Amino acid sequence: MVREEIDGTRTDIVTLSSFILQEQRRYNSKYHDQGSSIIREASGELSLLLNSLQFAFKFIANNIRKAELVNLIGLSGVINSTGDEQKQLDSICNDIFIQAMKTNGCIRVIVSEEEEKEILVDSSGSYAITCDPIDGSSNIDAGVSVGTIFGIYKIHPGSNGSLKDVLRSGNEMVAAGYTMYGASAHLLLTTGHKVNGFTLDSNLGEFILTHRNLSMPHFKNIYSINEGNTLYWPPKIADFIHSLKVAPEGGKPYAARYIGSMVADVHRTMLYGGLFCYPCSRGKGKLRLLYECFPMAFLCEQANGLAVNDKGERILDLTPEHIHEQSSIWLGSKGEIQKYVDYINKH
Ligand code: FBP
Repeated sequence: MVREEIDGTRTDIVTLSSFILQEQRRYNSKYHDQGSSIIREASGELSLLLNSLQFAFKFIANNIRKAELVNLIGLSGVINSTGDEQKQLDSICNDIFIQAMKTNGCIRVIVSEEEEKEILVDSSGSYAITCDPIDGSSNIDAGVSVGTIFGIYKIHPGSNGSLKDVLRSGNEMVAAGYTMYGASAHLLLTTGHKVNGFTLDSNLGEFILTHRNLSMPHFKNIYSINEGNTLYWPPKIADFIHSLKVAPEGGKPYAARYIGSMVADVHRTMLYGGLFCYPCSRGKGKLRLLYECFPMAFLCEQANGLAVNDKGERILDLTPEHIHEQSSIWLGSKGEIQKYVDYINKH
């Protein structure tokens, strides 16, 4: 008799490595089944890239877990591309990520929050990657969950890797995700076919599939925003947020939940539903389009959610003019974000 469980550990587990290869095979069989004369076999390059990403996440998770013990806490003394004080872990995890991307042979262009300019890689790769190596790093010394966010583009045919391969709309991404380093490390990934979640089993050293085809509830009365900025918002936005605090007849007001680390606030929203938002303050957005808003919007839509900016425009339809461009963002359950869009269109 085959045991489905040994000492509480399921035996029918799917690792990220095998999931990636199954996705590649599913991609290939799709064309065979359609009897398509043009056989567009996947080259395996995206699978190789995703596997080198998972190595980077494990390496980063390990450094974050031991940070306090080996004095990796505190500032590095550098101010990064968007004026944030860089933490030691920002710089270390940035190096880990960039080295992993430079050595996998799949990447031509890297954009990182911690790098002023794009990095052009001398390789024969077909992809470009954008990343926030440690999102939420202002919380890291307090042991609050932080994460790595990434977005992947296929470079333009004939390109040797340039800015043009990343200054594109979010619709052109071929994959995106994040890994949240919290109680355990959680990776959410999409390649444009739904969203799947994996949990790192640090004993096995494997990411295990734990959330297959993740889908957000259509409505959920949870909102997540830094209300400390209320006086800097346009009145319409302040009024909308206020309206969430008014309990409907016989009902309850929305619950406020804000960690101050986008990955952690979005992860909760992806699992429970509700809305996460960072509107413009004094007319200026904070979160970066290429490596924060776009990947989160892609995941959110693939999980049946919606992602728009303050004006109600779809985040993925936007095109940045420079690599650290900032934007407002409202993302979460489709019904909740639609409520916001209807409100601003009506008022
Ligand atoms: P970085 O840490 O990568 O710069 O990210 C910005 C961020 O920390 C987000 O994770 C978070 O959602 C937001 O800023 C918090 O901003 P605030 O402290 O203004 O609420």
